[in-house]
Amino acid sequence: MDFNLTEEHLMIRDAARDFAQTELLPGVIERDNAQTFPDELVRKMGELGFLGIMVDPKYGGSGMDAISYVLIMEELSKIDASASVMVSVNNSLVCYGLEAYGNEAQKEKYLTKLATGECIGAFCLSEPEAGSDATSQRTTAIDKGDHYVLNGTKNWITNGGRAEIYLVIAQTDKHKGSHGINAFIIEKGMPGFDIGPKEDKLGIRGSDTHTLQFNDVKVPKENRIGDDGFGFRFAMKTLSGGRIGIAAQALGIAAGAYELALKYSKERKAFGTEICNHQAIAFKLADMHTEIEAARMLVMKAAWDKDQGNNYDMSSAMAKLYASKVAMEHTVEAVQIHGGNGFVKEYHVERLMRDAKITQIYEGTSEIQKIVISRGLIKE
Ligand code: COS
Repeated sequence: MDFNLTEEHLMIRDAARDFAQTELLPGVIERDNAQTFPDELVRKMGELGFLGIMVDPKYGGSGMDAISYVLIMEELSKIDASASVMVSVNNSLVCYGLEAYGNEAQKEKYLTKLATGECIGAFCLSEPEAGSDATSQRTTAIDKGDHYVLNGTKNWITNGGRAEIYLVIAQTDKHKGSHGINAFIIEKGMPGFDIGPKEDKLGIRGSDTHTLQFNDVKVPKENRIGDDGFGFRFAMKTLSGGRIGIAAQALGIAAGAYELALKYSKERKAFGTEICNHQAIAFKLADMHTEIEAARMLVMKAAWDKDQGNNYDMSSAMAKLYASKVAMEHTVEAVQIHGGNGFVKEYHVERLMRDAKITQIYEGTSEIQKIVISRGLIKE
């Protein structure tokens, strides 16, 4: 067992760290306030290869492994989780979904644009009445021979307004349950496809989240991914990889808050000494460091499983469950260590605390991760 990163991995991590410090840090507070993220920064992430990290270079990707992906995700998330969620969704839900399960024509038409960052994608599974209970899809896709007709509503869609390409899950045959579900590639601008207003959120406010409406949207049959009825398994398989990305995001949020708290505790004085010399603070730092390192091990293990071709349903669920818990708990501690300053935007930790919460909710709540883990244990 080798815990060292390779030279290449270290270079990739440093490149992501450098980009986060020089490009993402300036303006991160303003973007959070204004709920915006400039196209220019998305373009730069594309140029650096961050939007198609694991995609084969023949489709414009960077051809890197999942370890590289989580290293990049951690570094971006330390500074700006709104940027990293775009990276995570585009890489592990959209690009991976198309590369692993799309046909050659779909990859040529869509994957290259997505992997280079020419456009970005969105993954549309959640509905007003089907979030955790993903088999209860109300969006319908009726088979009309050479095309399907889609009707329904999707909620809380990350990149909902910015995306150009949407992978949409819908029910084709209700009687077949999860085997009657399909996944489709939908393009922005298709008649009947409407994008609702941007949600006003607690965290990751730079990332745009929308409700999407499908009213008699005509989708050519060649836009279905995989065989008829493959959509639910497509969503589950894709989300397993997505959870590695979100676990790495949670890890980065926790590590970013910890680094700020450690630095602050070495500068801020109280009772005649730097506050890190008080055991009340020192023990918080010890707990934070230990649990963040444990989360990093789980994230790395899940990424390693993916790189080895092992099943990673359980390891990704464990990584997300634990890293998101660590992110939530330790961003709260980072605010506490900062005292009154922690409550003020310019110290960054309050934003990280707000950003942490979503990692326990999206791409499967913590409760869903426990279902996946416990079912896996019982099956073993
Ligand atoms: N890989 C392949 N197939 C899978 C799978 C996986 N990871 N998970 C489930 N399946 C298959 C099952 O094997 C089953 O197939 P069979 O009927 O042939 O046995 C089918 O899919 C249905 O699975 P299951 O019976 O386990 O479905 P449930 O309704 O019990 O739901 C959970 C399973 C809860 C795990 C699923 O609904 C889920 O992950 N929900 C959360 C969704 C989510 O993450 N939402 C967030 C949206 S993205 S922000």
